[in-house]
Amino acid sequence: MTAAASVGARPVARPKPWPRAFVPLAILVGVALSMACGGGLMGNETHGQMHGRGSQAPQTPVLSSAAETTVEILNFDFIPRDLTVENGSTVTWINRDAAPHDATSDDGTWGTGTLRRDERATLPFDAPGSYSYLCTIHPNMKATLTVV
Ligand SMILES: [Cu+2]
Repeated sequence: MTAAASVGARPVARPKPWPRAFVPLAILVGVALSMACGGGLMGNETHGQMHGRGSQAPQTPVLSSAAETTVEILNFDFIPRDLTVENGSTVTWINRDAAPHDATSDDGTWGTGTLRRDERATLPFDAPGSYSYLCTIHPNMKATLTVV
């Protein structure tokens, strides 16, 4: 939000100014983005993507003792983002966004593959550990799964 607004507001401060004809357009875009941010003119999903959200909004860690636990992918975020499950249980990821997502461990040892809207994938976890994972399509979407 801040970066987009400052680019539009101070084009002359850039070391290499954009072509003259492009500056007014940039200002317009900057104003439009600012208005959208403040007025909620666009959906949360688009808004979140524009600002690279995914690991910013606070979330409460979840400890699940269920045999099957679900992680929802919504607004370019994993919910819960910090999940602990019991060894031998399964975790299901469901994509609630229009955009495709996946959940892939940082080390690449497991992953859901690409999930389109309302698609899901269930993975079994039988090795205790803490696994950082991300959406490889939107790498700023990060989360952690801990198996105990
Ligand atoms: Cu994604």
